[in-house]
Amino acid sequence: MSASLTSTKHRILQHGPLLPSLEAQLAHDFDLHRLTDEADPQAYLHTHGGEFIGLVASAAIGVDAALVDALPALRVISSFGVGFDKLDASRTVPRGIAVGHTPDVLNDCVADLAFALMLDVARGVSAAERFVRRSDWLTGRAPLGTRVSGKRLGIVGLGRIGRAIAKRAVGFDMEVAYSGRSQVDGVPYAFEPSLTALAEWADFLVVAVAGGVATRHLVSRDVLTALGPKGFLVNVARGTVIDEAALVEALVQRRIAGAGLDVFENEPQVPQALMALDNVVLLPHIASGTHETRQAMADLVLTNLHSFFDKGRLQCAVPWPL
Ligand code: 8YV
Repeated sequence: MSASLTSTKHRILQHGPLLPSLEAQLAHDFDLHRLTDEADPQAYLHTHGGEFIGLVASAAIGVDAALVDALPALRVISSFGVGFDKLDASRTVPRGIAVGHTPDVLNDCVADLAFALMLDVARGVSAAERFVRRSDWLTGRAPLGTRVSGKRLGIVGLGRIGRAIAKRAVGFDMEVAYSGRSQVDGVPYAFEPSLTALAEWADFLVVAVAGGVATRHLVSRDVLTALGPKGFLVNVARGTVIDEAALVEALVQRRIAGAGLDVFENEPQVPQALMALDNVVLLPHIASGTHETRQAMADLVLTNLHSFFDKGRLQCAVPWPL
């Protein structure tokens, strides 16, 4: 970063762990303090909260109202991650606090993982791998899977990530349709305003919509029923988008064919009932978790901060819903 920036040394608070290389660069460019270093964060904030004009956080941990309230001089938040469902707009918007996030740079890796989950759950990749490790191959045959190529893919939310998933689906000769708040211009995929109708049509339903109150339990019991015993569900968005209790029930009772899940309602808690099922692939929220993408996200966290302090505006501001 430029020398002029280092001379400013704005006082920045770090909330939660970050990529080590990002922490090092932040500590170099700014007067950084890590809240996690404090034995009593509340007491620290009570005494020092007024010193910080910037806050670095992450989509995973978020920023709640109490933290924003404890930072009366706060002007900018730079969050690691695209999701902003855990950033409290009710506190930041009225105070005019600039909030940045890291969209786009993770689209490809999240879309890749959506496909990894789709192929895994349909073809039984993880289950078959467990079969080999158990030496079951010596005495038997792995069960047959379900074909993915040429099938119908329903995408819930055709945003940046949804479009990257659709692009990959074309290479698999899949028919693509999507649901969402409104029709997207300039795409060759069919828009289906009813999510239930989309689920009924789809062989694979992939959730790629933003989290938050507006989408909470969008994938309801009725949507799962519409997906049916031959349909697969994949979620690379947020656990809150799916009624998890209904999903567990549908999987246990085999009322849907299977699910590939990277996210859960109460992470890192995963419903115990799913652990023993072979029709589910369970991942620990790793969709953006590649060296390349996490570095690109870290770079954007820094760019957002520097852009705010140098030019008075973020490179990528959170688009709070109107
Ligand atoms: C992870 C994500 O949360 O970008 C997001 O919104 O959900 C992911 O990239 C990542 O761990 C960032 O905290």
